[in-house]
Amino acid sequence: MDVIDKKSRAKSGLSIAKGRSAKKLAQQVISKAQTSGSPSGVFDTLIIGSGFAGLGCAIKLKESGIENFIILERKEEVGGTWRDNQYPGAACDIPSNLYSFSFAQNPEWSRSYSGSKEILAYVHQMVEAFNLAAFIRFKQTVNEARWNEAAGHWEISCEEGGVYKARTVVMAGGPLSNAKLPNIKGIERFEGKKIHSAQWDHSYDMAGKRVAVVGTGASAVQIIPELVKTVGKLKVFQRTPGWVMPRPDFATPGWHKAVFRRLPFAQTAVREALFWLHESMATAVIWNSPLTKLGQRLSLAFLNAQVKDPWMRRQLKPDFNLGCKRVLVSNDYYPALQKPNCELITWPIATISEKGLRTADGVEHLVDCIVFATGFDVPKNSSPFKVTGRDGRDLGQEWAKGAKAYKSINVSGYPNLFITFGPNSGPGHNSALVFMEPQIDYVVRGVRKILTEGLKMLDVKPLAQESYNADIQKRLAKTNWNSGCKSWYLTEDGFNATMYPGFATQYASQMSTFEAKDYVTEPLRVR
Ligand code: N01
Repeated sequence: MDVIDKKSRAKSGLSIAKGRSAKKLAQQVISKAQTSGSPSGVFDTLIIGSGFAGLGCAIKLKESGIENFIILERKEEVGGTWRDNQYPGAACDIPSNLYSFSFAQNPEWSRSYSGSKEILAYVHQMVEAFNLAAFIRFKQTVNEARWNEAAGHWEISCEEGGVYKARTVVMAGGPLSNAKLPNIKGIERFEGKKIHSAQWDHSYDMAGKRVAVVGTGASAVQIIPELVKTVGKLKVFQRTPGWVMPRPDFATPGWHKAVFRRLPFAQTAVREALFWLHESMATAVIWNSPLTKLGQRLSLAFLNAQVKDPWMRRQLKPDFNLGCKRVLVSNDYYPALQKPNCELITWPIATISEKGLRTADGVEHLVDCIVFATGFDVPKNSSPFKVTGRDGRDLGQEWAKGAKAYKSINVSGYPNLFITFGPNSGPGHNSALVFMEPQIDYVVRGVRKILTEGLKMLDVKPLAQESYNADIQKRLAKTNWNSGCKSWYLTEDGFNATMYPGFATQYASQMSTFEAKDYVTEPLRVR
C-alpha cells in the first residue's frame, strides 16, 4: 500500500513529511485488525468533522495503515472554521508557517499571516495530497452518538437519516463551530439584514449602507477595517475593549518561497523559531507576571501611537489583565475606528428595534444591517449533540456544570471515544495546530491499541479523570483567564472548561505518553 500518493503530493505543492516506518506499521495494524472480529458494516473509526482536526486524524490513521474509517461532514465542503469564517478581512492571527501542519508544510503562503481563503485552499490541498475525498460523506449532521455495550461499538445517527456503526469515534467538530447570536431583547424584531461573522452573506451589498457591528473581539477587529472602506456609516458597539497588539504582516517574497520549496528544512527552521517565540509569550499571556505588565505597556503604547483623541483612548483601554480575554492582533483596527464614517458606541445595547439598536442612553441608532461578531456557542457545559455512553449516561448532563475530560481527549463512561479540542485543550499564546498535532497522535495511538489488541472497550478510569481535572483546575486558578474578566473560556459560573494552563510543550509532553494504568479495557469476544 502506498501510504502517500507521490503524484498527488507533487500536484498539491505541499512539503509532506513521511511518517515513521509507515508501511511497517500499516502491515501490522491491517493484519491484526482483520483477525479482531469486526462485524461487517462496522467502521474501525468514524470521524465527525472535516476541519483541520478531522482531516489531520484521517491523514495519520491512513499513515498508520487504518483505512476502514469514515468522515462525516454536516456541510458540503471541508474546512471547518475556515470554510465558515469567510467574512471580509478574515485571516489567521497566528503566522501561517505555524498555523499549518508540520507534516504538510506549504511553501507557497502568500503572506506571513494568510487570509481565510488561502487557509481554506490549503485544507483542500491536503484532501487531494492525502487522497481523503473518498472517505468523506457530506451533508451528514450527527445528532446522536450511542454506545452499544453488547456489541462494543458506537451507533451514530444523522439528521439526514444516515446511521453508522464504528468501533471508535473521534469528535472533531471543534469548539468554535456554532455561531452565537446574542441574547439581546428584540433581536428577532429587526427588519433589516442580520449577518453573523461566521455565516457571512456575500450576496448582500453593504456599499453605502448604514451598518452596525456588535462585538469587538478577534473577528470584529478583522471585519471593521474592511467594512469601513465600503459602507456609508459604520457604528461599532463595544461592550468590553480588548488588548490589541500590532501584527507583523508582510507579503512573502518570491525568493522565500523558492527556498522553502527546495529546502523544506529551512521552512521547518522558521516554524521552530516561530514556535519558540510564541511559546515564550505564555509567560505574559497565561500567568500574571512582570511580562504581563510589559505586554500591557506595549499594547497601551500602540494604542497611544495610533489613537490621538483622549476620549477614544479612554474608551479603548482595557481594565483586565492581558491574556484574560484573547489578545487581539491588528494594525488597522484603531485607524478604522477613527475614519470619518465610523463611530465607536460604548453605551450598552438596551434593545434591538425594527429599525436599529437602542442604547442605554436612550438613543436609537438606525441601521440597514447588523453584523453580529458575537462569537460561538462553545460546548463548555453541554455536548454538541446527544452522546449516550455506558449504562445510558448522558454527556450533556454530566457536563452541565462544566465539561471535563481526561487529558482533554477521553471521558470516563464513554469508551473508545476521542475528542479533539475537548475540555481544557485551548491555547492562548500559541498556534492551535501545535496543540492539535499531539491530540491527533494520541487518537491514533488509542485507536491502534483498540484494533491491534482486539479490544471491545478502552475506557478511562473515573479516578484518573478526577485527579487530572483537580490538577488542571488548581493550575487554572493561577492564570490570567481566571483573573476576573468574562470571556467565552468560562461558564457563567466562572468555571474554566476550555483552556490548558501551560506551555504547548507541556501539553505535547502529557499527550506523548499513553498511560495504560489509567484505562480499563475489555477484550472483544469473537464468536
Ligand atoms: O468572538 P468573541 P470572536 N452585547 O467571543 C461581544 C477565534 N478567532 O468571533 O467582550 C454586546 O471573542 C463580546 O463582548 P464582551 C479566537 O479563538 C480566531 O471575535 O463579551 N456585545 C465580544 O466583544 C477567538 O477568541 C481568529 O463584553 C456582545 C464579541 O461580541 C474566537 O474565535 C479570528 C454581546 C465576541 O467576541 C472567538 O472570536 C477570529 C452582547 N449581548 C476568531 N455578546 C484567528 O485569527 C457578545 N458581545 C485565528
